[in-house]
Amino acid sequence: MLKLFSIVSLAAIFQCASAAATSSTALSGLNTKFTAKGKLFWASFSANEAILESEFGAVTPENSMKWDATESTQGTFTFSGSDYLVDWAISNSKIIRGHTLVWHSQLPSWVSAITDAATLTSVIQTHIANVAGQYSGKLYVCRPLPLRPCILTIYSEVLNDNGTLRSSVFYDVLGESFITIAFKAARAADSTAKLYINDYNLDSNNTKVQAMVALVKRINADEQLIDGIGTQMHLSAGGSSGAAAALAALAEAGIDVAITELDIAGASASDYTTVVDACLSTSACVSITSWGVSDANSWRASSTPLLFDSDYEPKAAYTAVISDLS
Ligand code: 9MR
Repeated sequence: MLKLFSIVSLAAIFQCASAAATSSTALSGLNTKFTAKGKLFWASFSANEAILESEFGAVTPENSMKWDATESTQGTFTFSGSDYLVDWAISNSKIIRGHTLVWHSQLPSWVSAITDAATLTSVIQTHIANVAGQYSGKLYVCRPLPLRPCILTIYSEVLNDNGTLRSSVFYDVLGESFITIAFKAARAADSTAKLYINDYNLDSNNTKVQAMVALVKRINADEQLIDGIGTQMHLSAGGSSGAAAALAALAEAGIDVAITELDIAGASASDYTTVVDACLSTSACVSITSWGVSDANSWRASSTPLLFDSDYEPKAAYTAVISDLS
């Protein structure tokens, strides 16, 4: 049952720290109910194979596809964690949401130290060619859907809350062109994956949401390089109230929108159903990804933000979402 957890590299793949018991409460098929409403998938990551199989339609690597995990030394690529995840997904008929090729965080210091534009361009292109290239053949066959089923987050967190571009080695050395460079490299490496830009605090129709829409329109002006916008939705309690307005505003960019890292402090049932209803009522909203299954392994565990408690039992929020989708 817990085969995944017995794999040595599992912690690096699914980032779970403790053994997971199979829930004793009946599960209801969250992904099945969500996709019955016309959506593509509800994803997550977990060491609990039983819950992933029954409740989720896609998996995402919490950390194992990031730059520090895949190319900590320049030119030396490590795919042990991400390979395991991709292989597991394919053999279990799950869609894969790749995460994340370029991000200012979890970035090796050898990249941060680059000051020359030509060098940094080449380093971004080489990184993406290798990581996206590693999965390009596998990703698009992972599920025989008519939609392009496999998804890569190319760039995470490019914006400040005031809508300006964030200072990072990428922006400081290359200006806004780093985004186009990254997306073109990903498209060249994998022509069938959907390519996403992803950010946080896109939780209401705020300045940052407007800046994201404007940014995507600028980048996509000549050709569609960005296929989707991910709003992470790491919400505080009560923070769901702006979700519908945020999704509607992001949809103005004319591409897919996805909720990519959902967790909600306190996990109130009404916050969760408000977010689900926001996605259901926005046709551009194609998927939801929960940023973990169990509170035990959440990056913000003390705020108990997920649908399953630390014993992997479904919480009231889970039951409410199921009933909302039924
Ligand atoms: O959940 C991830 C955690 O295990 C890492 O320690 C952390 C490092 O910054 O990154 C967490 O995931 C982040 C995601 O990749 C991007 N959006 C914010 C998430 C929470 O920090």
